[in-house]
Amino acid sequence: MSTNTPIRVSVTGAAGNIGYALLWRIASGDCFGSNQPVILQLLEIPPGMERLQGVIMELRDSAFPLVHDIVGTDNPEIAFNDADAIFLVGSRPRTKDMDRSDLVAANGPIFVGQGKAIDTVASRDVKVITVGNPCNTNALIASANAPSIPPRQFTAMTRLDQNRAVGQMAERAGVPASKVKNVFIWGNHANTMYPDPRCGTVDGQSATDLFESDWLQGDFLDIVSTRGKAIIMARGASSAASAAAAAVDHMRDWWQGSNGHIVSVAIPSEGWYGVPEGIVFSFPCRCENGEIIVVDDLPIDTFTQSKIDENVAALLEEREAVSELLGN
Ligand code: NAX
Repeated sequence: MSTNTPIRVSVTGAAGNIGYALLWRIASGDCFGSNQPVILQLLEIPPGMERLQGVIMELRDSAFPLVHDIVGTDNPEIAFNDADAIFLVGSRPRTKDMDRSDLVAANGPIFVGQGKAIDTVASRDVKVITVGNPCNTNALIASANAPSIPPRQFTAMTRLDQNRAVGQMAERAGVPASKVKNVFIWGNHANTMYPDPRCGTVDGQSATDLFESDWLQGDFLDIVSTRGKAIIMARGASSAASAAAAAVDHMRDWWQGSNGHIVSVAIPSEGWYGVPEGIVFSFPCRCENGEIIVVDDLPIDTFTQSKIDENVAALLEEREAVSELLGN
């Protein structure tokens, strides 16, 4: 997929914690390929502009051969102009005193204006990943406000949850993470999400044969689903470097392909597995030729169905809470 014409990559919240880890991975070629030059178009809000100038100084000081230009702005229409790929990171992270509804109320409106700007100025083929939380519903808001761009070009990130699941399995089995394949996430990037082990393999062996179901449905599920909170408690700040790594994995696979592996992408449902159309839901997917293809024929057992239902209910509730931001 690499060409020598630079692509335009937008990152919002570029002076934040995730941005600081993400930009260096994009600039070094980890996401779009080691031959693919990039023009970085970085968005911040006015109070973040001075920090953004510092980040841009450091990016220039890193002398990345693939970085052909860097634009820093507080205007979304400049940041998203002709963008080929957009990382929507900028928003307020959840703090210890906030619950999920506070987060929806604080961050939802950001994605109205950004969706409209994407609709107006981005490349018609743009690929959008939403990281800022609540990321599934923020992706829905952005997509609803960008009616001229097909909804399946708006995704949200559950790859960090997948990577957390992979990390737990690798640690328990005593193998490197690269040996764990095809574990994926259903649903919402929230503690209802479900890491499905049934297609998973560990060094070629079935994950459901290797691990006891008590662990898979007990500690494993608890650790993965509450990992974000555990990181906040331990670091005093939300996950940043691991979130950036997951955003790179998500966009890299979308851009360059997932080599036949199943990966987690939250994408507007087209009714797969009975999930209501429109809500942005994490499904098992393969990425090929720049497209995301939902693996829509996995058998669903009672436990998995109950987890899908729980996530559908949560996402319908979130959609209802932001209905006035959806432009209809
Ligand atoms: P930071 O507070 O460090 O950075 C956010 C940056 O966004 C700040 O520099 C701020 O000025 C900027 N910003 C705020 N509103 C903006 C807007 N309207 N336009 C452009 N920039 C804006 O947060 P950080 O740790 O980087 O986290 C960013 C977001 O990622 C949060 O919403 C956080 O909850 C979310 N996360 C999502 C994860 C996921 O798996 N989907 C995991 C990690 C993280 O929790």
